Amino acid sequence: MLRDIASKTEIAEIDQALDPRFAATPFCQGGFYGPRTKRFGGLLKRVPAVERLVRHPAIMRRVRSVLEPWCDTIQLNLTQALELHPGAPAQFPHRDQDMWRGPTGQIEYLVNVMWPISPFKAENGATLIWPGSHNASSAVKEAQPIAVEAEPGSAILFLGSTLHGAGANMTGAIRRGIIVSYCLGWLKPYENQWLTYPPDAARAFDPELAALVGYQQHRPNLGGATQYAQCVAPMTKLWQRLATGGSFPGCSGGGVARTKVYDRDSATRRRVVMTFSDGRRETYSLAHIERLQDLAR
Ligand SMILES: O=C(O)CCC(=O)C(=O)O
Repeated sequence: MLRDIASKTEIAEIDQALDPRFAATPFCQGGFYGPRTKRFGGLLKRVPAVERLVRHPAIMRRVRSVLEPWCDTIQLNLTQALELHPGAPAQFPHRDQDMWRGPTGQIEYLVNVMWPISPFKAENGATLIWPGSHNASSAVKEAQPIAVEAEPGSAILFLGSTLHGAGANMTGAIRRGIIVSYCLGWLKPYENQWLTYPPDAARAFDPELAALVGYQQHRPNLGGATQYAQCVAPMTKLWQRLATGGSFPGCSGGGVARTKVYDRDSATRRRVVMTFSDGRRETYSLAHIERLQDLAR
């Protein structure tokens, strides 16, 4: 659990922005989600402020450290807002990574982050977690789950191999939360990110967010469109292009009049200064960008 990593005001604003969509969303069907719950995805386009939760640095650090041993790039698996309405029974305990049918306890495929939007209490269906269940050899059947109580602004992190489920909502109020999950970059995500955020939507995203929703290749050549060259991260390509006198792709330089590289031979201090046609200057670090010299000379 990461306590108080977002402000209560920020979460309250997100909560309010979710209202109209929840009002228009029908109850779920089927035994797994349960008919007393409501859910919808695609949160980055419905409530743009959710980006701050998705890209929260403390979350990203932990997610990367868990998943990067098994992939070169991680990706967003899902964003989902969900409500447990009064009377919702406890959800069937499950491991999210079983969607891919991978062996339990050998590889971690996914990290889940649950952001309580209303306070999570044992009596309103706080997420139930079975401690130690991420280890396949543990005898978890007899173990008692823990109801993870948390306030808005905190984040509950658990592995895709961890047995969990929503608790029963025995109160008269709705329990609201947001799930953000991340998975290995070479998997097919639960939520088809390219359809959820097609190129016209993703173009407005920060390049790192666009990469996270899938606009990147995973080495050696997974997820490419039409190119068959060695994979170079889009950000690296952009910096290289600017450093070697190029302009922003797809527009007339984005107003850039001049670019100049300083400390070209220093791997740590190397940077590019861009002067815009209105006189504005911006400096970007090129630290640790390999092969720059080969390209620029
Ligand atoms: O709502 C929760 O606390 C957990 C939800 C969950 O695990 C699921 O919907 O798969």
